[in-house]
Amino acid sequence: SVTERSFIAIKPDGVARNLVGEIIARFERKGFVLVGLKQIVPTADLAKSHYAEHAERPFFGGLVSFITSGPVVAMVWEGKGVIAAARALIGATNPLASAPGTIRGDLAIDVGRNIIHGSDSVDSAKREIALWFAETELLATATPNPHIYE
Ligand code: DAT
Ligand code: MG
Repeated sequence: SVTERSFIAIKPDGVARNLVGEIIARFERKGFVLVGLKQIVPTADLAKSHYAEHAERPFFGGLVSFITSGPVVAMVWEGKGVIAAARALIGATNPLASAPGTIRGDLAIDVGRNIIHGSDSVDSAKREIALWFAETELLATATPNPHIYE
């Protein structure tokens, strides 16, 4: 449905490389609607909760220190199929395995510097949006644009 929402975050490497506009433009051009946006340096608690599913992985410590190392642009994007479509726009976890045309495929090299996060399921999206945003920081559901939706 057009009310689907995904949590998308530009990581500190993407911000430091001045890729915020480039990345936001790709979501805008697709037709998705930005309903939440803020720039924050995440606390270690927030980073650990966000990546809780990876807590036992060997890269967890490095991942948490990296994601807390500078400003992150946290966003909520809305639209039909946005969770899966955002993952397709983003590309594979390893940028060298991401197809050209995807954000990671075009703009990144190392898995630990892959510039962007996107929710991987409806449940993850709900959990991550609630973790990063207060309800009052999010817009109401947008009226579907008839130039985009039939
Ligand atoms: P994704 O961000 O594509 O959802 P993920 O959830 O499997 O990927 O992992 C979360 C992040 O952790 C990923 O964006 C980068 C880092 N990461 C994943 N696998 C890694 C690995 N083998 N070595 C180093 N960092 C890794
Ligand atoms: Mg993931």
